[in-house]
Amino acid sequence: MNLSAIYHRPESEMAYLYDATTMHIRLRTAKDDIASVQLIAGDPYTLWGNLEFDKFYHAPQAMTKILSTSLYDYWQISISADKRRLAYAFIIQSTDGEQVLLNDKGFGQANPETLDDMNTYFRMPYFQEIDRFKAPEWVKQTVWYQIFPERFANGNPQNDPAGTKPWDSTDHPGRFDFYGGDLQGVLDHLDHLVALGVNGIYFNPIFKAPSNHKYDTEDYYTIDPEFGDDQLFKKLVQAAHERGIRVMLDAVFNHVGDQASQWRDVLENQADSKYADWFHIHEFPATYTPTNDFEFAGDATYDTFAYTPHMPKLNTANSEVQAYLIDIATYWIKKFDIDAWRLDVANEIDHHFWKAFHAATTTLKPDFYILGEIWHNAQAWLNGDELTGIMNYAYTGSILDYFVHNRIDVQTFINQLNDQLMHYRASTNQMMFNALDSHDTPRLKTLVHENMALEKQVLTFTFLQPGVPSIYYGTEYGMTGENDPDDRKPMVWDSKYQDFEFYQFIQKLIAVRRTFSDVLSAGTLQWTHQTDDVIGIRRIGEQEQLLGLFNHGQKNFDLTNYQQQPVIISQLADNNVLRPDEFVVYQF
Ligand code: ARE
Ligand code: CA
Repeated sequence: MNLSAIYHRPESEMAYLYDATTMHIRLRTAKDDIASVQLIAGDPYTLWGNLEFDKFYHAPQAMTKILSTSLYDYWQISISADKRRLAYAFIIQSTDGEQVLLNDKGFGQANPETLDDMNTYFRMPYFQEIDRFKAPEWVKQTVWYQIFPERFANGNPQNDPAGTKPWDSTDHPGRFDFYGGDLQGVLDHLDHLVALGVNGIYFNPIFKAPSNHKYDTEDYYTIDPEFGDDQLFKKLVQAAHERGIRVMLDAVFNHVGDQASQWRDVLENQADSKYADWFHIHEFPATYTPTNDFEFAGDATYDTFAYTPHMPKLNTANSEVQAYLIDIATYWIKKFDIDAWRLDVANEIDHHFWKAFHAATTTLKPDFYILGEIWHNAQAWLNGDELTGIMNYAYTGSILDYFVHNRIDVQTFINQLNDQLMHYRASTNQMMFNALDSHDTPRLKTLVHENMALEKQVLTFTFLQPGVPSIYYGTEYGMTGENDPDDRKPMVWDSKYQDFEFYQFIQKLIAVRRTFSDVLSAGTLQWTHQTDDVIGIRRIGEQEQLLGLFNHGQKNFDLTNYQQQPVIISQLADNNVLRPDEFVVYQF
């Protein structure tokens, strides 16, 4: 038995409250090394309350192998405890007949003396509902649509800034260009979103800032006049809510723009400024050497976002800064009834602040969605008292690496998906924001070199994942774009440039996702493969459902290979012929 591969950690993604009364307990073992794992568990205080009862633990229960990679098998069990507390241990049987007990003291033998000693067990001391990672139901049902406000629609030319360029979806915008997009334009096109079937809008920043992207905030309490005003935004949120569409704004709390009043005060008063400690200034005067490159200033005497001297980093450990930012966060919830915040550069802000942010926002709305922009393993932020989910670039990056970039083979692909699913609680995986592209990446159609069959396959695979999918504006009409700023072209409203066939596919895909969002977010999802078909097996309780077949190998499906008698719940191909690169969803 490979003991060194066996791993469990209490009160983590390996032992957690899934709902108010059910715990999930997981164990990792070496791939194909273990034949069975049994959980032995009981109420740690039984002997106190029921002395004649001679065993505090119940009969062992079999755990289910839910996911595998090349190296590991992952086992899971759901268990309740009427006294909302649990002592537990694992009886592990290897394929070659060896048996060990794993408990809080490590590995040993499952002899009566050890099993009777409650002090050797792992503990879930009390099922604290307030500590439980909460996954708001409405988020599971959401298909998001990301809008870059400056480029979605120009509903009011009166608020266009000087130098606004004519609306041209074939243009290649420069970093400093303006096209006049605004909130009126969004309001005018809400029915486009309804027709598409999306039910959540993620807005890139809308507060007053000099740039076209507004990540260089000047005033967090004012909607940029180029976009509109409070009255219009209020009307927009109400109109969206009336159509069942939720609204998420973008909170840029890692830094401000250099036009923000607090930073202007620092530049004027330097060390004497009352805001001096609002930033990370290492040497006064706070300064840098302007370069001909707008962005780069490695010699700034203060911390910035990246190398951008125009984005001085806020000191979120400062209690005044905390109070200021949390007031902003709650202001937009109380006054405009927004449903979620997307948190810019969330990973570079301290955990202490995010705990305070989580408390303040969920006090106002217990089902508030707190989405962090984190491009890597985010376990540290997802224990339930900080973020609700992350922009799941690491996960969708694996999907792109396999289906689009051909950088990894199918086993590596499965390994990366299953390892990442095991980083997090099942409830957390349901909250992940799955986007294949955004305002920070090249557009998907450009990544797939305009191979629309491949784009359909990779979008569909992503829509089947745990977590919630997101469409970047214009994807539905086949917009292209290289990386920032070319991925922010004006939306294509001119039908002669719209790919209507692809629009109809996206519409169907969104409809399938919304119809089956319960199936897709419930249970565990195992991605395995036979030859080079990537197969999703949805396990709900003991029932296995064959969810999707993705043939990346350009050969025809021979459905007889698959024992289950699948009923095709949706054939997303527009024709009746199943081309190798088409896709079907099965449920039997
Ligand atoms: C500008 C230029 C870019 C240039 C950049 C360098 O336009 O061409 O590369 O400066 O600093 C906003 C604007 C950008 C602007 C930027 C700075 O939207 O157009 O870029 O401000 O002025 C990392 C961070 C992640 C961050 C990205 C950009 O981890 O948080 O870089 N994303 C957020 C927003 C951006 C926004 C900002 C931050 C600043 O979503 O839109 O930029 O508020 C790898 C790494 C990631 C890295 C990612 C992208 O995958 O793992 O960590 O993200 O690449 O670079
Ligand atoms: Ca305008």
